[in-house]
Amino acid sequence: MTIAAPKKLNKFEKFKAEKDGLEVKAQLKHFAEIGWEAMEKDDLEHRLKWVGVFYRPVTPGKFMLRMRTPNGILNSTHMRVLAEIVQRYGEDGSADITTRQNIQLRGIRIEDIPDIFDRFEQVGLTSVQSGMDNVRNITGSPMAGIGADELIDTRELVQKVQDMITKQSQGNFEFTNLPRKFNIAIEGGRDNSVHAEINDIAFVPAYKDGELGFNVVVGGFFSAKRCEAAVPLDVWVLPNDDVVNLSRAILEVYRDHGSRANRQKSRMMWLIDEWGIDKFREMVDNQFGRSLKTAAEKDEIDWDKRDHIGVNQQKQPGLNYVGMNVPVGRLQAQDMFDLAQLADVYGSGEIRLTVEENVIIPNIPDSRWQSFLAEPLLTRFSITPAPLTRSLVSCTGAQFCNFALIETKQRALALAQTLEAELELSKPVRIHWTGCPNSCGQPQVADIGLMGTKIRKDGKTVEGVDIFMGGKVGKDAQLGKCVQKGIPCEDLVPVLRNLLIENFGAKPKN
Ligand code: SRM
Ligand code: SF4
Repeated sequence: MTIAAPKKLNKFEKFKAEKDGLEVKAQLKHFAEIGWEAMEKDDLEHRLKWVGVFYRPVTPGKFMLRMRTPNGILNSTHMRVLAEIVQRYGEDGSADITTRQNIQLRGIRIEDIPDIFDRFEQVGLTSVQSGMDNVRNITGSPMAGIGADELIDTRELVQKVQDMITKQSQGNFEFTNLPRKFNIAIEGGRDNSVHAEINDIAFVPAYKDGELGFNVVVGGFFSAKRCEAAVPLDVWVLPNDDVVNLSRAILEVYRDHGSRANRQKSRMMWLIDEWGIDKFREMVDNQFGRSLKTAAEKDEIDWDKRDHIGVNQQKQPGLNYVGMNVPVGRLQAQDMFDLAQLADVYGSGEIRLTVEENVIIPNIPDSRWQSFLAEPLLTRFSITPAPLTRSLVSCTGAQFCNFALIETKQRALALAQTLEAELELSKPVRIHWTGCPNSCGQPQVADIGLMGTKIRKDGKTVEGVDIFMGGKVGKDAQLGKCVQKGIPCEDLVPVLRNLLIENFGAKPKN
């Protein structure tokens, strides 16, 4: 591996050069013995993230554990193992479905990590390389293999790309020292369910010379300073190992040539800017080892994005999938046990997660879905949620995240419910909350995006938001823009009420 010698290393590069983050994998038993307070600072605050363990300064001693759920797919055994883990932490334990079709556990103690990782290995779960300068959970169509209209089943491809990057979950030093984080998505349907445009690499279905494959877009990202939609790489690949090999080639080019000087300018788009897309493509082509085909003229993304909530027929006759709304993605241990139970009793044991922070239970026979809908969990995780709760997405926010400028999840839910009580809405409006400009809650893809900020009001510093609008998803996706700055959260109800009335056809209830 040849990492370009940077002119000046930023402080993250220095600690990575001293010791690769993945090396903590071999030290977890030792950390469990000495306890987190005795750990070396960089190991505690940074390197643990290479195995998915996140020190939370907001709740010291109670860690977050970020999994990898390729294509967002788990089974009931996995879900029970995850539920048992959070259950042992009582009120401190909970889980969140994330905006990358993934799950994170909370309240974890470092002394339990070796035991937890043993359990993961037994059932085929992993959290490796899920944080910091690694490739994040790889997203794929939530309908993969079951959607009546799907073009390409993304499940195996997503798994293969993850296996290449993580060496079958063992951890892979080849890709643990990227210049920055990295996102990959593989879309198999017509509705851009993965938000292709906001990934460093995205594969989108496209026909070339009558054959079905993928066009490839690159460089999409959000950061506090800059947000960019992905640009076409002018490459088309077949839906086979070429997807894995092309992902590898792009990662190698980025790893070896991406800037390691200024961390604010290290995402792959900055390299594409520096070289221009033609040189970037040429470098990828060389790394791939054989000439890549040019892109198909058009891709097949021609539908609006679906949210999959409700009962839907699968392509397999007689089977259905049910999409349930998990308000702002928050799960308690009992919810997780219940989901596992429902998946076993009514479906095939499979549970899927979506980038909207919701759950899908597939493979429910025609004869069973009506009794499924009568289950008590459905009163909380509804298939007919109110129109704002339905599409609500929120990042973690101040409850657990030290970057947060505001509390998000509780506030998002409370505000949606207040507005739903006041307004008649004929269709869902997608509201996304994010606690700071890092944009984990993707406000730029929302109908209304709310980004946390601190503002002065009456001589005091209060929690506020900048408002984004115009985010379009699905066909012709485009990023929303900031339209209003610095609204105090306490004044938000009338502001949002007006926006909903003026722009989304909402009507006051009385
Ligand atoms: Fe994120 C950092 C949570 C999706 C952009 N993100 C963080 C950290 C790790 C910061 C920290 O250490 O506290 C947050 C952990 C908080 C916690 O305790 O949960 C965090 N990000 C999340 C999650 C959990 C939000 C959610 O509620 O769903 C998402 C986890 C996804 C996953 O399963 O891996 C999450 N983060 C995103 C996304 C959305 C996406 O991928 O579609 C983005 C924007 C897209 C992108 O990355 O281009 C995103 N997160 C960031 C950034 C800004 C990156 C940059 O280039 O500057 C940071 C800060 C950083 O990396 O320096 C960040
Ligand atoms: Fe934390 Fe900010 Fe990301 Fe929200 S957007 S999870 S507050 S880093």
